[in-house]
Amino acid sequence: MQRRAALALALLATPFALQAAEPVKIGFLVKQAEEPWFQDEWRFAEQAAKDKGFTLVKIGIPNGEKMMAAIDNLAAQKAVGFVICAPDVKLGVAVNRAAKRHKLKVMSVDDQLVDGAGKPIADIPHMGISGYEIGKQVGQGLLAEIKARGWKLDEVGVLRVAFDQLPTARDRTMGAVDALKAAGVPVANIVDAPQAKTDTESAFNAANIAFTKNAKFKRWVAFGLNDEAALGAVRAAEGRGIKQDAMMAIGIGGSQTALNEFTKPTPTAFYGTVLISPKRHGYETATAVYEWATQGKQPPAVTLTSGILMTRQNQAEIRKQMGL
Ligand code: FCA
Repeated sequence: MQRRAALALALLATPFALQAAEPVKIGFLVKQAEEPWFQDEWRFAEQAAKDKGFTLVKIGIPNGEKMMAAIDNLAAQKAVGFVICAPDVKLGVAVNRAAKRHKLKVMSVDDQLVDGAGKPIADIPHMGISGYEIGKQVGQGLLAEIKARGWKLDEVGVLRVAFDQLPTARDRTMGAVDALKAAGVPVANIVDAPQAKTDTESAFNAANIAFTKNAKFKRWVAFGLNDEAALGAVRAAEGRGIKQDAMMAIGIGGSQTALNEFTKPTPTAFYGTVLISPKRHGYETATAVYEWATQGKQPPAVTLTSGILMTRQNQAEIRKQMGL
């Protein structure tokens, strides 16, 4: 009898006990879950969840509809906030509204959300890369190698794989263009190849068209917003017989896409990448949202991270330095 009473008491107490023990949930929503960069961000966000003791809910949001459903889903799961890299930065107002409606804290990562007029949404804290500066590093890396190879600046075609609807993508690629122009590359040598999406296949298609239209250049340098964009250009060039002795590309990222190229036995035209930090972007944003929701600690409005040029030669050393 006594045992029964104890059991009944325990059962009564259970819902409360469960509630108290239920871990805090933080969402991490990314536009391209299959991309190695986002896989890395998720991995480091998981690390933060483990260290701080919250549960991470990872959802891929390839389009606006899936994004809205994911936010509703987080609310239904009683999450307290989320980090987001949206499939289109112009969805900013919708994200903000949904978050407010559900009383969820929201912070953007990589791609800063904008309003209808294209202005960043001030009340959504953001962590991104310093796109223009990193783009300049890409341009300078290419210039150093152009010089090392003894190429003449006016004979080199410059392929900018462009995704100008995304401000950080434009900043990155224009940083590279400006560095090349400042060193004396003629404006007429700069060829834009607009890609429809930010993956390798779209970059490949865009680069192919650009190479066909500009067959007069026998030597090329190429870049885009990420490693996938640079890689698409490299593969398109290879398809036309332009190999690493006549072409070089520098990406931005430094995740598996770049590492796969570096570990190929024969060097490809994927010369290097500016390594950025998925550790900072994943770990710090997830932690910031957690601390904001549970301790009221407001994250800084904007945090911009830096990068470092990495090539086949120094990749192991540089990655180690960056804690990867
Ligand atoms: C954007 C790009 C990604 C990655 C990230 C830091 O979201 O699409 O590939 O470069 O910024």
